[in-house]
Amino acid sequence: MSDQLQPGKISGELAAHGLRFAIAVSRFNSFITERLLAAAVDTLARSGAKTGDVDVVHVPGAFELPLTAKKLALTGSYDALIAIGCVLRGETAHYDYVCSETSRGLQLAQMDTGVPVIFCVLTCDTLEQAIDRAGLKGGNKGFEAGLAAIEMAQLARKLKKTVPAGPATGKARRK
Ligand code: INI
Repeated sequence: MSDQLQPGKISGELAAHGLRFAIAVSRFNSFITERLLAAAVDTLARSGAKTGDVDVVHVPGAFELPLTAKKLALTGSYDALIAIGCVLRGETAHYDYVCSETSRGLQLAQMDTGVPVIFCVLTCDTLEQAIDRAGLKGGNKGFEAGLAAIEMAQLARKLKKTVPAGPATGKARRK
């Protein structure tokens, strides 16, 4: 990097106060998803979120997360969303369909609405792998999701102040 040029830095700080979050969580494999949920809520709370700042919506399975996330985003009430699920490989191709449509749908939900959607869906071959990521050897992915939600919520608020001038110039202008 050049010695002279000091790039402007835009970052989202890890402070949750004043932000609103919704968490969509699947009941399928709830032994795992409830542990992810507890860690995500704990992370938001320890970062400054208060009662009333966080809503939790339960859905049947991971496949139902994308529509729920999109509907939550469209309410305009939330700075960031977290989608929590756990898909375990079985004997058929069902796993592949659920994984691909859930990840694709969640990405579409955030791209369509502009509201950050944090992907906290475990996709594991075994139950042991899932347990490791829900509070054991691999930490707890709900904790990471909580941090990512706060950072992206802060970042989204900052980036809202910069609106694109249009494809002709490719330049952004400040509001
Ligand atoms: N849903 C999950 O969240 N995890 C799974 O492991 C799973 N498996 O393996 O079948 C699963 N299936 C249900 C699916 O998400 C939908 O709820 C269902 O197909 C109804 O649309």
